[in-house]
Amino acid sequence: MLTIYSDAHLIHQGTEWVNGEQHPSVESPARAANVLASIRAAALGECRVAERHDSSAYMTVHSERYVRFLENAWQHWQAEGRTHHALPLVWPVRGAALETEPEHIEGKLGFYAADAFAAITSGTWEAARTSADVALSAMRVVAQDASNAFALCRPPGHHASREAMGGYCYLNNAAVAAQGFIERGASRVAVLDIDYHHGNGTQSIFEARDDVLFVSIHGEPDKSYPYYYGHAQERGIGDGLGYTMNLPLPHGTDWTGYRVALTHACKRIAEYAPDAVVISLGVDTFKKDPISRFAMESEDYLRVGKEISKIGCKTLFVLEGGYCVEDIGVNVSNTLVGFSNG
Ligand code: OKP
Ligand code: ZN
Repeated sequence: MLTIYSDAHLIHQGTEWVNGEQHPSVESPARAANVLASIRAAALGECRVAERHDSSAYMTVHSERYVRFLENAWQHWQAEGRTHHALPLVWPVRGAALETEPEHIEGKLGFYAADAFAAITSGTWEAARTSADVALSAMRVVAQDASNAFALCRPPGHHASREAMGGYCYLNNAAVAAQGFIERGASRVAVLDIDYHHGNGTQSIFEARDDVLFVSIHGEPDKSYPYYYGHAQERGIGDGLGYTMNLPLPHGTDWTGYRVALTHACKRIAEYAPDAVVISLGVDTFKKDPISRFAMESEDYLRVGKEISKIGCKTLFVLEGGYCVEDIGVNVSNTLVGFSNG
């Protein structure tokens, strides 16, 4: 399997609040380095650097004003004399009229953020756009060659919605790729999100459509970030009703429980008969993940990959989360090896 990657992510290391203090975010450059090392050690196939895309390429699933905000946020922040990482401190309340983008950067940050887990640093825009380029480059190969590929994206993307960053995500790499397949002639695309956290951004982008099926397996929203989305009752809206499927699972879920949900998810996707499948691949379902609460073992990811291969469709894997830096590489490569040997 071909891997697309880039080193541009190295210039982005965010900050997050933990126990009342600001720390380097657990979403770190070391994660991607470890994944690439494991992919190479597993001899999965060629590793190729992403092609550059114009920022209009991200406006297929994001608004132009949001992309421009990301592009210019650090400059606006600096113009206010700030030198530390930018995090929002003020948000509009749900239900309010939310059409007017404030001029001040403090107002913009809250306007375009779901939470305070997506810091803007000097390198954030370049890293985020390149992460989307990684997904787009891999999508093009899969669309053209009818093969499979792995997009080694960092930062992740599945919490980013049309006009909001959040949860370490800025541009929704998986959504940009899924929309890319549609624009290249696919009639139906399925997104299977197996990150521990519900892919609320991806869901919101596609929930009103029937040409992109969104299926997610994640920690139950009552107890897990992003808290407000991912309930089983969320099944899509309007034309999209029935094309969103949420499979929340309790804390402590291991392969025995996970297998049932994964089989169910793959069955639904096979029934949909998509032209391409995008996997939002997070391995924060691992038992040693520092911020998540499932109990998957490294060997289980071989089984995850094998189960996904049974869908029998061309597949693009897009990296999302996974914060046990020591084991993220083996867990990702096991998934891809399990798929390839499936
Ligand atoms: C991004 B991805 C819980 C804090 C939650 C944000 C998690 C973002 C996860 N105490 N922190 O889905 O892996
Ligand atoms: Zn996650």
